[in-house]
Amino acid sequence: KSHKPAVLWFTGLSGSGKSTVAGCLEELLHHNGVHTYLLDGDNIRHGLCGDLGFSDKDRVENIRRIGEVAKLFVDAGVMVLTAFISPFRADRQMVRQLLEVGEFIEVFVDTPLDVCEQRDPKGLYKKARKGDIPNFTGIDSEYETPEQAEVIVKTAQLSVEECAQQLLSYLESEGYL
Ligand code: GGZ
Repeated sequence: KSHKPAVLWFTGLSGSGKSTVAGCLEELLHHNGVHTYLLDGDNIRHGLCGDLGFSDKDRVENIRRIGEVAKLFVDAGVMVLTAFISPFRADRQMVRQLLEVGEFIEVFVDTPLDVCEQRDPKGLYKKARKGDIPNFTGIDSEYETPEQAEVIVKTAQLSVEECAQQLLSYLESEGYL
């Protein structure tokens, strides 16, 4: 079964559910016979971007490199899912411009800060509040809310499976699958 390759660019706060929803969507796509690749902190921040930290400058470079890699995968016909905070509007816009029209699907994982902070799966918000992690997104580093996201998923209101299904339905209705 053929599909139109694109990048599903998940953006949202730490703990918003980007990787979890992307992972669930990946499974649904596999069931539909779609070849996918998930780019996230585990396979990017330790390798390709292992030299980068969390200053504004390093985040810009992180997103630029991820955008370029995502483009290569799309050129190879793969459906790419990326799960990075990508806090700056200009950087997300830069990746959008890098790709052809319709190849960049911005997915805003719109989970309120207080919910992310309550979840705090890795205890990072607690550390950031104590001042142990400087430049933490949502605490003392900015997150610029998307203004033109193709899809908005609300993990505080829907289950992971429902959010993934919402995205699958988007891909079907927009002719990607
Ligand atoms: C934000 C940080 C920071 C700071 C370490 N600010 O919940 P996590 O742990 O697994 O996801 C966060 C991840 C963010 O990396 P990204 O590559 O997605 O960021 S960006 O797109 O802004 O370049 C968090 C952890 O790294 N982390 N320090 N200061 N998140």
